[in-house]
Amino acid sequence: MTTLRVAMIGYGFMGAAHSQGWRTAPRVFDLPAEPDMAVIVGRNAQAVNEAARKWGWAEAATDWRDVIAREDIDVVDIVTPGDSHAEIAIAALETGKHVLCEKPLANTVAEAEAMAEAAERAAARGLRAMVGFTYRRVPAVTLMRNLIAEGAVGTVRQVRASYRQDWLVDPDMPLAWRLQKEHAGSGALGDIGAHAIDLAQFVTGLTLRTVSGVIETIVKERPLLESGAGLSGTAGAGFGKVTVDDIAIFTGRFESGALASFEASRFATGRKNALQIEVSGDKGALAFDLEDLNSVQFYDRTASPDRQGFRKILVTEPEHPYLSGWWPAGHMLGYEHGFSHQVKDLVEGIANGAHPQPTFADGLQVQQVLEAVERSSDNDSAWTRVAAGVP
Ligand code: 4PW
Repeated sequence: MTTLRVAMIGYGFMGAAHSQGWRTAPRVFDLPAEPDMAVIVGRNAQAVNEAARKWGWAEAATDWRDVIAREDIDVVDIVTPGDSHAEIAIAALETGKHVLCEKPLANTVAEAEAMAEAAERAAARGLRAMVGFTYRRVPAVTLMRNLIAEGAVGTVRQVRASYRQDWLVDPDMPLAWRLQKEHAGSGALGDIGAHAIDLAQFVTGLTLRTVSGVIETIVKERPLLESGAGLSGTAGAGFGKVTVDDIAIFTGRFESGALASFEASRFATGRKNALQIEVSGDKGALAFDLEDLNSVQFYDRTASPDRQGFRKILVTEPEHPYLSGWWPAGHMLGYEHGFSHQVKDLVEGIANGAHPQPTFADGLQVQQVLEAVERSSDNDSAWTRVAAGVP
């Protein structure tokens, strides 16, 4: 069997999640190629060596350019903050590597365009480039998409999508990289709103055409970060400016005419990781909540009136997407399993010649939606077309 030697660039929260995916996928699914966790890369030698040991990478390295230049690396997995995605991804594709890149694809539309162009050029050489909108691969979400594609809700008229967290309610939460525009590109909008946008389009198969929105920074200065990663940290001395949004609220219209409302917030008190989506059609409705991720709610409007009402489908059966590889019927999955499913789909795409979704072109389109929301907010929430450079 072919071996795919993987280099992962970055070792924070997403590094841990992706490592779990690379390690577990080949043990759960019959993959057409064998991923080999060859090398993990980070600037801090001690920390990256520790990460390699803890997560099972064969080697640790401190210079991503050296690693990308290596002939024995097949796949580059990018889990760094957004400010380095474009440079690493384009260099990796140009040196003949397949690429998996964390979301959002980039910090700007221009960077995302350059990445999508590089991916298109690389595709002609048989290379694959995929963006990590992992929640598509929660079995209940994939099931929701399949049911909608089969016509279970009829014509989609409305989508309600929100991703709400509360880790910034505390004004003492320090100024992590996610709160700095030069590193993260945007705040709640790009970090978690991007997931809501991707899911809304993924499950419905529809494309957003126009948006109208507002973004706001609630706490404008925060203590400087002393230590920490991910969604927590310890405050040091002094204060710095928050340069991204804390909350983004917007409406959208799909090209079909269907309407959508979106919320992305890090100030939703009590909501920890509440990615919720509800799709309403003329024949029924489907709803998903990440905080209850092993189920979808289904309302069948074609049932006789005395039987109507949302019912819960428990997504734990081998007939459901991705589940046949896991546990006996009736057993649940969690947050980390999406990362194994992502590896499965990427490896199958590489081995079988298909383009694993979402592609860099899909990532670029989400970036264009994010940019349109920002333009709308700057322009008194005017309706704004989704496309780079369109006034
Ligand atoms: O991609 C998102 C992150 O940046 C995640 O899915 C959740 O929100 C967890 O961390 C942030």
